[in-house]
Amino acid sequence: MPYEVPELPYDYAALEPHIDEATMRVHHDKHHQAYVDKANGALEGTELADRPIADVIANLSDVPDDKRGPVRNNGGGHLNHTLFWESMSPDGGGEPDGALADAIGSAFGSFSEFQDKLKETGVGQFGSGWAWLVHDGAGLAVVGTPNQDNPITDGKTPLLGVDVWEHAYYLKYQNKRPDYIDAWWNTVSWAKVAERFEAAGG
Ligand code: MN3
Repeated sequence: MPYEVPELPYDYAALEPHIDEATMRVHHDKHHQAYVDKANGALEGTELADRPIADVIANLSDVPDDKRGPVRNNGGGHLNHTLFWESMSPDGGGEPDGALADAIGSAFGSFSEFQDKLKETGVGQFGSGWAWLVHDGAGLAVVGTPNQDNPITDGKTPLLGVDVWEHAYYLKYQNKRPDYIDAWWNTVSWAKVAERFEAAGG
């Protein structure tokens, strides 16, 4: 089965005023669709076409040489955006609790130090990319990736990622990437992040 862009789990305008409706429409309907179409084109006719996208991106060395670049970029784009939509919610924001809060505290010192580190990583990402909270097997860490790379390729489990491509924020925030990240925190679904944390072994 070819990949498909998943429906948003909320309305396009549901994340206003933090993420505007116009950005959500073009980001989900145009950008994500383009990654899906190109990933499907690259994988068509290969035995990888039926594998879940996370498996493909976790095992890029299995992808034939001539398709690896397009699959890394566009399959990565599909995976990253699928994670991204699910990580946000109109009921988002605030702080995590329970085991996830404890793990963030022990890895970063405090929730606000974690926020500073993720923001600094996103703001400092030259050009396009993502900043991530990951589980690296031993505990939590913050990493940045360029373009549409995903930490899963390096064996790390992504728990939360913020898209710092200009298409994610330029309509509303223009060049003010730090302001976009500040606003984006208000959308984070800590329930979803906690679910991924638990699945990764807590
Ligand atoms: Mn994007």
